[in-house]
Amino acid sequence: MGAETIRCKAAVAWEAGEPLSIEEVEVMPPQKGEVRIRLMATGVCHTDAFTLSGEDPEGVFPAILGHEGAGVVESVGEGVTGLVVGDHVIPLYTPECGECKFCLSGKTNLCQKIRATQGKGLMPDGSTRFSINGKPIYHYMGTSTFSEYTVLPEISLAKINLEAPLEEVCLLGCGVTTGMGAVINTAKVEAGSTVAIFGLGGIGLSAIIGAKMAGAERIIGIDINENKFELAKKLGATECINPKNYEQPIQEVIVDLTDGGVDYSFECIGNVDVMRSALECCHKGWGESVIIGVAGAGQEISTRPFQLVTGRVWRGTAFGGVKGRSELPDYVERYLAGEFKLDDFITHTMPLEKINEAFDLMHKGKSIRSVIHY
Ligand code: NAD
Ligand code: AHE
Ligand code: ZN
Ligand code: ZN
Repeated sequence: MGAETIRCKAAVAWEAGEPLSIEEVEVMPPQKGEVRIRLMATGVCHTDAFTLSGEDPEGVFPAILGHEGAGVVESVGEGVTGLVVGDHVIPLYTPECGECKFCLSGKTNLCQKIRATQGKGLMPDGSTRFSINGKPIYHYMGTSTFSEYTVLPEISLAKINLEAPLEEVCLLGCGVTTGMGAVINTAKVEAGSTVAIFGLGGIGLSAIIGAKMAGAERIIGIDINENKFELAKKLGATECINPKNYEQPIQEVIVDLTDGGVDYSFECIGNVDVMRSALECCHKGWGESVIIGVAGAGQEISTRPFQLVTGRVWRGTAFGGVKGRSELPDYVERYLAGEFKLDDFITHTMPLEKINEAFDLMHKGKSIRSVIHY
């Protein structure tokens, strides 16, 4: 007999700008090529707050947000060959089908197989697996981890080591992989480099870890909240600066501090003015700036083209350029081998019922990551 519909708790975003509401939802069985998982933990990333704010052009409501989870396979649909009940998995908002033009290019992690439906809050067949009293509730980023159970296509799940603590490795579902991957995979920072990291939240701090692993000699952390500096230094920042303490634009301050600019910079905030500073603090001739932060609908970046003509490079990255199914399990292995820690990031844990506190803590600058334990 096939799996039944499950009734469980989920945090529902009914509309933009409103707190999440804990509801009993119906979660349909997985259909062909799909898997239903029991979430064990999920982090709360700034992108969840971004979409909830109404700034995300792809935001649809009502939806179940959340994209930084880890869980256990509860049931599998017809045709699923790579996963069985009981496997431990991390949901992937960037799937890996292995057969689309993007996957076959070998040049990007941005698999596009299901991107169109995913961006509309739908499963690949154009419908949803969540409902409340029969009314459909949208998915989010193809993951919807703010629910005790969720359904994903098989191509959106990374199978990981059973030994990994799910309440920590959930952070590899977005923040930590994104920051580390941006430095190691996207920018390919070399030993001895000078690096500037703008924004010392979960993403920026992970970029610091990546920069230290890469052997960067100087790692400059930049934030307007000086409470972030202590952890940034513990993780590897060699100096931290607050733009508010200077009269000059922060890019000029950094150029002066670094004999002409940094080799690499990373914008981990989602502020288009800071993106400009991050580009313009790069060294003439070779400095590269990587945009990680997600900016709101209608916002645009600008700089004088001369900045690029004179050799600076501007680029961006999603999920740190990491291919979820083929590469993420190795991040878990490296974590298990002690190459980096995750507990430093987890400033708060709470049950799903208190998820709105996680958003409050983030907005007040008091948390790095809140992790929901199911
Ligand atoms: P966060 O809220 O934890 O951290 C943001 C940090 O930026 C905070 O420490 C805040 O004090 C600092 N900040 C805010 N304004 C600033 C300013 N003007 N100058 C200097 N510092 C400033 O957020 P997070 O979870 O680390 O996410 C950071 C960004 O990365 C968000 O935009 C998020 O949507 C994005 N993100 C992108 C990807 C991707 O794949 N590209 C993945 C995850 C998150
Ligand atoms: N929906 C937004 C864009 C949001 C966005 O850029 N998301 C990142 C991941 S943020 C994770 O915290 C991403 O992966 N982007 C690539 C993609 O295909 O969405 C908008 O502006 O429309
Ligand atoms: Zn995220
Ligand atoms: Zn693909």
